[in-house]
Amino acid sequence: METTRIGVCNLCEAICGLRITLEDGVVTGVRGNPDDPLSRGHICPKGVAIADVHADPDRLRRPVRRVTGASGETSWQEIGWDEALDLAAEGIAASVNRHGRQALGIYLGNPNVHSLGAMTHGTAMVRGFRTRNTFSATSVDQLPHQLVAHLMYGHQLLLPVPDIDRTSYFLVFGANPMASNGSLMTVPDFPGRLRELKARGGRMVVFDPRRTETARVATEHHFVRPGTDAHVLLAMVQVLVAEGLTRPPSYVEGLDAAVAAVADFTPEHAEAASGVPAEEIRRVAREYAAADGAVAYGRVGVSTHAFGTVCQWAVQLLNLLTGNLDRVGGAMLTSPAIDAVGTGLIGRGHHDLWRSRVRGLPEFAGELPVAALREEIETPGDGQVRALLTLSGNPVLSTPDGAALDRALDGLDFMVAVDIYVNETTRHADVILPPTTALERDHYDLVFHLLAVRNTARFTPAVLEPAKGALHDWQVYRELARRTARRLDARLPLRRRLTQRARLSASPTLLIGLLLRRGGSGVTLRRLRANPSGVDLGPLRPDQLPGRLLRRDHLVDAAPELVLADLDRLRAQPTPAPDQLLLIGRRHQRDCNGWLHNAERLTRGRPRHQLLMNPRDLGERGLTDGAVVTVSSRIGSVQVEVQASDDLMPGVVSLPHGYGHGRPGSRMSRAAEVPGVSINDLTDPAMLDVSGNAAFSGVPVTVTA
Ligand SMILES: Nc1nc2c(c(=O)[nH]1)N[C@H]1C(S)=C(S)[C@@H](COP(=O)(O)OP(=O)(O)OC[C@H]3O[C@@H](n4cnc5c(=O)[nH]c(N)nc54)[C@H](O)[C@@H]3O)O[C@H]1N2
Ligand SMILES: Nc1nc2c(c(=O)[nH]1)N[C@H]1C(S)=C(S)[C@@H](COP(=O)(O)OP(=O)(O)OC[C@H]3O[C@@H](n4cnc5c(=O)[nH]c(N)nc54)[C@H](O)[C@@H]3O)O[C@H]1N2
Ligand code: SF4
Ligand SMILES: [Mo]
Repeated sequence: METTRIGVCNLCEAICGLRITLEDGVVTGVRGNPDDPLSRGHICPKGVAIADVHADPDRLRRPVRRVTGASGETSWQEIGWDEALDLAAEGIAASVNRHGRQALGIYLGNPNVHSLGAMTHGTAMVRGFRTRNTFSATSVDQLPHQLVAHLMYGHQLLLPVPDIDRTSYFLVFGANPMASNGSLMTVPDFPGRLRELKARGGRMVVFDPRRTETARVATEHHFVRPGTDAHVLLAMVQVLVAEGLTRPPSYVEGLDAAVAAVADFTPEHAEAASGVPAEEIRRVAREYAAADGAVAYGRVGVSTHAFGTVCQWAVQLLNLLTGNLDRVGGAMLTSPAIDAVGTGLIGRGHHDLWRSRVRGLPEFAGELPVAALREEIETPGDGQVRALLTLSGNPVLSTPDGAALDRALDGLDFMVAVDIYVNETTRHADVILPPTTALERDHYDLVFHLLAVRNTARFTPAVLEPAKGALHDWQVYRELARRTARRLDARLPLRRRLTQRARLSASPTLLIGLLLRRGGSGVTLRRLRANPSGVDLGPLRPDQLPGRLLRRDHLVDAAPELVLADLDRLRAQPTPAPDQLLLIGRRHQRDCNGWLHNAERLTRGRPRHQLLMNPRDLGERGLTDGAVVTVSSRIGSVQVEVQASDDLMPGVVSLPHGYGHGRPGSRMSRAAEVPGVSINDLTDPAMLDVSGNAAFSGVPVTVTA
């Protein structure tokens, strides 16, 4: 018998509502849910494929342990949960008992923010281990945003969101929402919302070294040399100030200092660095200032960037100085039914309370830059990482110099992965614990309602029965904490602390019920259960500042010291030689970071792994379209097909990230056939933003036959 259920897609930040048809407990169709007040029926090809993950024969359904045969070959042996959890706890506890708590390294990957259980119980477990060697995908992604929000507004997730549905001028740096459906801006159906923006006479202006899918539908696109946006953004700020176009609100301090700091970042200076004509910078700044409701937005391209923090600061200044912060059509804070920020569920963040052992890199919010993970594993001494726990992540493909990390993982005493695949990273684990997948678990989004372009709330009960004997991630996390605590030396204070954390025994769903009640928005779990498509809480609301600022004085800090101190480094940034090629990344609509390549539906058809290169650059090197070329950086080299493309700015080449599968021991049979190399075999762990975020934008490379 066919039934229809309301589901939710957790594959990207757009959190689209789904209508899922089931026959005898098997998914037979996935469509967008037109009744969803946020996603309005939108779905992309990944959402259609969401059940493929559940059905994938390569997906782990029971824990596995790695066994090494007599001649050194590796195989995976299925074991029961009890045995697997004991094995994992035993290995972690042995390392901690012998070498201290810093001996445990933890890496949290991206899917953690897409799982309710990981948000509630995963973070509790991780904090319970109290290791300074905690890393996550944050430092290859949005760390500069969090640092800037922490410094300017007093909380790492006090992130104003573009009011895309009402703005008349959307200024975009380094984002491709036509492919990504937005980030730190949950915007399902970006294409539809953009059509509406244009229909009401609004404009979208894009700065990107590639004429992307987003640039193509923009009213205006400008090429910008990778890694140089800070000059352009600061020049726009400088123009606003110099031409008297600013109208900042009253609740700001440090304005004079900020204005003074950017005085020498003129459009002419920016043109020399970035290739964007000074007159264009002036014109855009003026038009932006004149627009009735304008918003600046910068994402991955200017976040995974050597000056990511300066860029995000400049983006905030553009909104602030023009009076577009906290205003309809500008950037506003959301009013979620569960305010993870205001309630303190997520901490404000802190900076530089400790530093990484080997390179002395500062922590942020309890995490060290993942670019330092390899050296922390390989460098002997007190505090060396000997055991590693990875939670839904694939740092071998996703972090700079992944090849070196790949080798370093072999040197660990012990490794546990909570993951649903044997991938390029988890193939090094001694034991892998695979929890249930998205369709089998209840979901309420603690993160992305907070970042959405419209206020809505939605609770989605599990669509599929969990397989018999399967555990949810929160159950795995709770159990792992408990069993490890039991094995820790009774004299370690950590033991008591971890035991306390492990008492988090209420289910995530129960916690959501409590948090909703405490939130006082009038939205209850009962109401959400009665409205599975979601409850509409209306458009973003203006005039919430200064009330919601979380700095002690309730003022925005327009001139954080840390940022101003980084400007000299920016002034000294060398201009690359004219023949220097700079590598950037890219995302395709049918890719999902490094892990959906095992889905046939998403990988058939024209390959998309190629190095894109401007025909002029190809010609200058005597290369031909389609040839296999060698791309080399300071870190390594890869061989990959090159594709001529006018969409790339001359001097810039592009590879997508998350490719390079098929390594010995991994078990993703379809992905192993997908051609392509890992861009992160070229990226450089020494190239960092002041926040510690990896700088992927503009890695110097050579390309040869
Ligand atoms: N050069 C370059 N590198 C980049 C980027 C870039 O633009 N350029 N982008 C960066 C960004 S923004 C990000 S977010 C990171 C992502 O980096 P990671 O988070 O390290 O990598 P993912 O590919 O997202 O890996 C997700 C893993 O989680 C597993 N998984 C999926 N669903 C579940 C689940 O429900 N439960 C469990 N337990 N596991 C699950 C998958 O099997 C997969 O192994 O990559 C970064 N790396
Ligand atoms: N289809 C799909 N959707 C996704 C993901 C996915 O893997 N696939 N991943 C999700 C995740 S984890 C994230 S974080 C978001 C990211 O969401 P976005 O930031 O929108 O995605 P990207 O495609 O990485 O966009 C970065 C853009 O920056 C440009 N760029 C590179 N270097 C520079 C530079 O120096 N300056 C400027 N101005 N631009 C530069 C690139 O050409 C690219 O167009 O997407 C999410 N959505
Ligand atoms: S845009 Fe696609 S991947 Fe993202 S949530 Fe929607 S359906 Fe899922
Ligand atoms: Mo990301």
